[in-house]
Amino acid sequence: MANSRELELIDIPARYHHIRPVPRMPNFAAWIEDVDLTQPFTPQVEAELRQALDDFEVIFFRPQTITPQQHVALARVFGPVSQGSFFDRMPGVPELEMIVSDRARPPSIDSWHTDISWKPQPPLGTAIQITEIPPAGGNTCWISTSKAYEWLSPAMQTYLETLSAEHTWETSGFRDALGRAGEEALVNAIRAFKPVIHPVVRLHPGSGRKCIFVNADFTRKILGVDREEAAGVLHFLLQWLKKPEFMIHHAWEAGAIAVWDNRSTQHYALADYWPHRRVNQRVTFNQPDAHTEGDTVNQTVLKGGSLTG
Ligand SMILES: O=C(O)CCC(=O)C(=O)O
Ligand SMILES: [Fe+2]
Repeated sequence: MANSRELELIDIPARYHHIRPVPRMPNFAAWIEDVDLTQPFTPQVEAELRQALDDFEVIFFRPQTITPQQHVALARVFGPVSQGSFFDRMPGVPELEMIVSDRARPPSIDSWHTDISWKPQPPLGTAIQITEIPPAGGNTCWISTSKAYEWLSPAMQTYLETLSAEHTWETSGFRDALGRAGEEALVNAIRAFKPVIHPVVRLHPGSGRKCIFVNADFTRKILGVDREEAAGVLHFLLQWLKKPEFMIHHAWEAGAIAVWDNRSTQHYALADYWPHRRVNQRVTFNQPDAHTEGDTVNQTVLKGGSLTG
């Protein structure tokens, strides 16, 4: 039997008057047409962009040539710019991380994850522009963790709401990369970034939807139940999240832009184009009320050094 919930579509003409969202999946993953990212946004456009991120969870803009400052300005629509992750920065633009993949730096983000769920307050979301695309491949996939929750049976939903889970970078590729950077970096990271606990189901404050919040990269274990049950439930959830109905498979054109909500989605960058080159430029933003962060991960762990350089 398939899911038996009736689909209620978001009423786009009633809700949007200043931007034009075009959903690619039901209530998920929308193109945003007719917004020029090189011009300052009006307050109405900003409000509708935030609404669109709540409603559609990942939004896409057609290729545009934007400056790093315009990229940062787009991210700021959704929240204050965060310290981001551990990728190298664009020279002179510390807010902008670059993920360059090529023969010497093979793609390595081919795993389902919520960005930095190993921090107590993971970022709200990220705006990426793929400025250089490989001749083939290099797509990105997103899944809607709110749809994944919505499609579960009521009894399963209720059960999952009683659970919490431990998240840590130590289960991810970050550990291997740090290991290559040296023992000191690894020890610094173990000291600075202890495992954190998040509920397995989180309420999205903007959309009112409940979202499954475990991911393959960073969720080490479900807590509070027998370890066999914990492992089984986690395994089920990670499988369930990958149902094609919850997923958008996005093929890039150079210069296209995506903004995702890190609370209601997970993503996976396909690694099928090596040794060709692909460049991701990214700006990450926090919840407006997030505690101010101190140093970047690189400053804390690598004393300002780089994992790739
Ligand atoms: O390069 C991509 O498509 C996404 C990579 C990623 O995981 C990220 O930017 O957070
Ligand atoms: Fe990511």
